[in-house]
Amino acid sequence: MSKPNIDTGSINTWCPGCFNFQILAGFRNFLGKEIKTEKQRESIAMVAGVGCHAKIYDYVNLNGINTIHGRVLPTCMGIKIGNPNLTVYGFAGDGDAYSEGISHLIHAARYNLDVTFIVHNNQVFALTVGQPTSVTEKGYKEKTTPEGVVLPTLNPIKLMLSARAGFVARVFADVKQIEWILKEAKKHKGFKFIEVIQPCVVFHPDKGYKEKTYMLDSKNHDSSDIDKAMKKASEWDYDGIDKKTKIPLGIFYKEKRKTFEEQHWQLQKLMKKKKSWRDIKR
Ligand SMILES: Cc1ncc(C[n+]2csc(CCOP(=O)(O)OP(=O)(O)O)c2C)c(N)n1
Repeated sequence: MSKPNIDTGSINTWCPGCFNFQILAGFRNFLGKEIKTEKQRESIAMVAGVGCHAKIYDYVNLNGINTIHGRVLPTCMGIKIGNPNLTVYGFAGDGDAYSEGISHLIHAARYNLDVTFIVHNNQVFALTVGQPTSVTEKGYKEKTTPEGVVLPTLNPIKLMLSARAGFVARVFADVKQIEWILKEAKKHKGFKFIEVIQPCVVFHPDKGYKEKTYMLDSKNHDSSDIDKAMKKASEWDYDGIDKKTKIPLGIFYKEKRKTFEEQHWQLQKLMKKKKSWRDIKR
């Protein structure tokens, strides 16, 4: 039996040099090692909304839902509750996750369903031509903000820590980092928040972000300590970069907490029998 193809073969319409290519390649590499059989391919679902990032849905041969902007997480949660035996990956932009869908993000962290959520953070609404989101730095100018952004940025890592997310990580849009963090996330049961910092080659170009990053590891960080995680998260507030900027990457925080599935006997029953609601006779 041949290995299932996880490439849909669709023509890619991202801009040349877009960092979404790195995220796609990292996800495909990861899946390539996970999926050996058609049954394994069918056990994984993916969700994306609307935006440049969301086209990832067209390029990966998995079942799932291409949902509406800002609603990636409720869709992931619906899939997981409908069939808790599925492994679910959600892909959102910063506009989707931190502006339009922000209430879902907070509650998804609290619910703690075993879902992996990947935020492509290019710090703009790219597909609609570069309007600022809640993580765009002060002073950023485009047509809707000719005088420059005046609002302070939101810090999503701090937000996720406050909302009790049990796995909080940030990486750069680099194929190796994506593959690594997906492997790490797989080991954790519960809601996994992974932010990917990515320049937008058209509307928020690279100003040397990657050079400002460093990795968190067991020598410089204790990822079981929420106060230390908050401190590390405070090192960069998404407010641009200058000579002093240091952007920590890696796993900020990990906490083992009961998942939503583990606390509901109906979902437990489905998981034990390896069934979905659809298989239940009414
Ligand atoms: C419910 C809804 N609101 C707004 C839009 C308009 N819209 C489409 S794409 C987009 C920007 C997406 O930005 P982001 O989520 O940051 O993704 P990116 O394009 O930067 O990858 C917006 C505002 C929409 N299609 N649907």
